[in-house]
Amino acid sequence: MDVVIGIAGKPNAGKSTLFSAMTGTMVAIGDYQFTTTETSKGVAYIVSKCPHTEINKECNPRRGRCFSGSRYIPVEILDIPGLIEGSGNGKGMGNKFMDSIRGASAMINLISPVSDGKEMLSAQEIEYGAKEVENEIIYWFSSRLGSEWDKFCRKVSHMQGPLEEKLLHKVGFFGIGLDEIKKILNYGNFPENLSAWNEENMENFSRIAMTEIRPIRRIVNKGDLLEKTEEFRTKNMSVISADYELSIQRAYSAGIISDMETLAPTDKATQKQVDALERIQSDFRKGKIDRIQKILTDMIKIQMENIVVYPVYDESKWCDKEGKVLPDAFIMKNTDTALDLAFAVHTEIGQGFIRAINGRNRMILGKNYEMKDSDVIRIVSK
Ligand SMILES: Nc1nc2c(ncn2[C@@H]2O[C@H](COP(=O)(O)OP(=O)(O)OP(=O)(O)O)[C@@H](O)[C@H]2O)c(=O)[nH]1
Ligand SMILES: [Mg+2]
Repeated sequence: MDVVIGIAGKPNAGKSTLFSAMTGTMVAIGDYQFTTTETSKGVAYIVSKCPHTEINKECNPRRGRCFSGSRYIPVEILDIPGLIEGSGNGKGMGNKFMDSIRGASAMINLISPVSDGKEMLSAQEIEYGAKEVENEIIYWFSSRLGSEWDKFCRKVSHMQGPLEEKLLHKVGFFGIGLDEIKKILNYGNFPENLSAWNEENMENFSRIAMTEIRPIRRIVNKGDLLEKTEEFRTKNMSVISADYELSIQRAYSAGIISDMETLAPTDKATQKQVDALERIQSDFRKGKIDRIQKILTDMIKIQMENIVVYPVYDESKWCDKEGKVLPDAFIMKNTDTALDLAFAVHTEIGQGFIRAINGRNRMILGKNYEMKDSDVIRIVSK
């Protein structure tokens, strides 16, 4: 599965700053609205304990990397231009970039606690602004869903089969699959007859899709400007500083720190830099500000209910045909089976599936075996 996380939010929230920090990519950052006019793509990493620590061998990741027993697994990040009221309807940067949300498995709604006039906003104002962005996304989805609805109804009217199969012709475009459509239909109350769907049904469908299926996570940025942050946490929001994250990323690239987690300075760091790093680390230690990598990992593993699994060719040495140890780390759904893994490795491996073997206890696993986080699995295929 390819995981794609979109960073959305109002203009000036700090989306591009966060994107740069997460992906190590240079993009335009500016103290004015609509600095970003095109969606950018980059790669960030989630962290998971690497199974190589159990076998006293180093691993050889094909993608990502491994550092002190932590495996860094790549996910795609999108920097989406600022959303304003009416964006879903083509205002501001318009539909052009709204369409880039299509491919996103989940969204970050990045929120600035300061207004454009640089005044601190109240928690209530912040929540209101966050809702505005989410409503815009839902509105956009809903208007896409509703466009040419009659034509769609005529097209599927002669089709047999359940409602979700018909709807797939419409929402497959958003990367939403059959099982997900079924889930959405179970959440709400939708007419069996598609021609009877009204605007409310479509909006309801979109709201469920964009909250339950493609979750949106609220994150307050610019935590470095805040005195206190507990209030946001009680409202289920994380607090970060994209500025801190970018400074850390740059310090690491310049060889000033040896570790992006501990921020341990190298000999290259000046006293001034050591002091600045100490101030940043103190805000993390106090729990005032969260780290984006931890949030990203939690989003993907906990909120989206994914697991990381390691397919291998040799179940005793945990390596591939060339002897590379744990070369691949796949992000999969926690409901996925051994057969799903086989198909994720390669369609032909899936089609020729015979059995799977658990690399930890050498037990034979059938195609319906539901995988667990950190499983090391060999697929035996024709
Ligand atoms: N103090 C502080 N300022 C920040 C932080 N993150 C971003 N900024 C500033 O906020 C302004 C906007 O940052 P951008 O990253 O360009 O914001 P954006 O959301 O991409 O803006 P648009 O592309 O216009 O939608 C810049 O002046 C940044 O330096 C932060 O964590 N703390
Ligand atoms: Mg931007």
